[in-house]
Amino acid sequence: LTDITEMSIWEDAQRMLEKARKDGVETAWDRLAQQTPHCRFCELGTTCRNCVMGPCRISAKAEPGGKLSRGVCGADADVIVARNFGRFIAGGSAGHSDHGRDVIETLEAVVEGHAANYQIRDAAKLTRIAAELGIAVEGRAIIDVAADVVDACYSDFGSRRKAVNFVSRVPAKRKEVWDKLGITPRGVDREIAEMMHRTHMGCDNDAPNTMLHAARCALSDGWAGSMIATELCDILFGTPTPRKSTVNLGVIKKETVNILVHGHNPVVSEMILMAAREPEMIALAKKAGAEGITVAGLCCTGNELLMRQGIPMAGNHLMTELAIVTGAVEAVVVDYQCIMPSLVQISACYHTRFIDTAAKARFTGAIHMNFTPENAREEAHKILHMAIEAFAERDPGRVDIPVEPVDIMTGFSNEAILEALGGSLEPLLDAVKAGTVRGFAAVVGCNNPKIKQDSANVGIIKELIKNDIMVLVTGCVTTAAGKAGLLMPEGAEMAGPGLRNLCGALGIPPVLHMGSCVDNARILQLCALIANSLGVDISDLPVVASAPEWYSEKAAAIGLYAVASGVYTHLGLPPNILGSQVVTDIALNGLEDLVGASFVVEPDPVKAAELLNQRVTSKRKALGLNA
Ligand code: NFS
Ligand code: SF4
Repeated sequence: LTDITEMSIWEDAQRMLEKARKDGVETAWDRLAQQTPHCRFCELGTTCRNCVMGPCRISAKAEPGGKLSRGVCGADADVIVARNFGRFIAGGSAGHSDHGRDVIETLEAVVEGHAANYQIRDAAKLTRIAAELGIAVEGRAIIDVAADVVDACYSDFGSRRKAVNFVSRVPAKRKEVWDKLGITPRGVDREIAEMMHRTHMGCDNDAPNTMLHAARCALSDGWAGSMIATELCDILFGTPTPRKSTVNLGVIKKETVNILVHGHNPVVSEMILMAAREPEMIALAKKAGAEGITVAGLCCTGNELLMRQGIPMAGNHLMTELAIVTGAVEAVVVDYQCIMPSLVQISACYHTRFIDTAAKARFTGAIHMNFTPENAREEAHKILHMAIEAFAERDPGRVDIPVEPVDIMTGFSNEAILEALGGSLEPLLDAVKAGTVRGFAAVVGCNNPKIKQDSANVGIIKELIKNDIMVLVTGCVTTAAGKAGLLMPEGAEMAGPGLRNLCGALGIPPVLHMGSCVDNARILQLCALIANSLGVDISDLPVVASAPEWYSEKAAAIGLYAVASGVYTHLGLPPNILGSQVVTDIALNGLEDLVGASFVVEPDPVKAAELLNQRVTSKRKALGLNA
């Protein structure tokens, strides 16, 4: 992999890859080349390091019962692959859910009165959620209601419930499926801890059984950890409404102090933005010779601020290194998840301050600021000062901002969608029944340097909308869709006739941005709303999902909770499970019988879109609709 035009479809990426070479900066693509070929055993999932009788590896060529067919303890490839996959899912669920817990802690700090800079911005949503959770709201002070919501959310993490709260949102038929299989999620921490237990040597030595618990663990992420993160962030920072913004490296401005927020939890990035908008800070930036301050987003915390505050989006996962290579970034402020440790080294090649903010996610060589709900504002101010100071050190001779930004529309929360439809889903359901919109596809997830950046993300979306399938995006796919012009109403020109007309009538894009990766919970909820209003299961809907360029444990957890919730899900590359026929069969086929949906793996975006399209068609037919 040495040809830059094969690394990314984007001009901004390609230009920065060239500059990186010139500037002597190593990127993920360079390191991927060094790591290739990867360890074959690990790729197949047939290595085990769960105890020190090992590590063990199962040869792909081993005959059943033959040499190297079992680890020292006797575990075979199926057991080892299932255990590894189970832990992979537990890791992803833990990431989203611990993020959710941090948001609960912030709301708790507001309730207890020691987080002066945070507040309940959407009291109506708080009341609505409280009522959903069975908390009395009538005649009570909002802060008391919030206290009870905090308690209810914390209890979703524990061991004392039979089901997490938001299972109340799940269609009855789906609940029956889960109950029958014993996979109704009970508590986030419980399912994760149980997965660690099951995968200890000598516990769950039946691959299908481990896979079922993996599903339960993922469901606790989707219907609790992530859902709590989304709902409480809306309460704290406002429920997103449609707004305009811009995307690509062109949002980084030559004339301004540029701060990139990266990571996932808006509890940090909202404060940075708030500080950056203060007149005193802007005045300070001007005194330093800048025209102002730009706060731009990377990855999911960027999505959070884009959805709620309309900040511009600098890039997705594989743009994070390249954004710094512009030479015009004064500070990168990170919290946790998906932050390549290489950013510390790249920042050091320029004048960029790399600042970490979470005690649980520190980066050797970074400036550490210990952000808490209590001190957030002061810390944000200090960071702004650092960035403004850094501006003086910027070397204009090393600045290259390669492109002009592209316009996007964002802010499509379920609340916003319902409002745009006049308060009820009916108009949308009518469009689905008539076949104007044939179905929905959630295209989500990451970048992975193994795939030409955003080629599959954009390729699949374009094919889907051509077939009148409305696309919902979150996470790093958002940036890809935005750069391709798909997040603007004009993007509907690339859609099929039905979708094009509908978008024209409503003034919306054919691809709706619904938020960050935890906001996939919004899509789950939308599926449940649609299924409930039709009196069917989620698996009956013409709804599909795809993670074309996924890389992370979190993305795998999302994929699995989507499937376990009844959504057929495409992956652009397989997880490391192919060393077990049993596990692979369950993922690609067996789950269909168990939960009414399965995974499909297909690297080619056109072929993948066709598979998703066929699924939509078959679900439409089963509902008695025209194909
Ligand atoms: Ni999702 Fe967000 Fe991006 Fe992938 Fe990472 S930022 S939580 S995991 S890379 S979409
Ligand atoms: Fe080997 Fe079994 Fe130990 Fe894994 S648990 S390292 S397969 S002995």
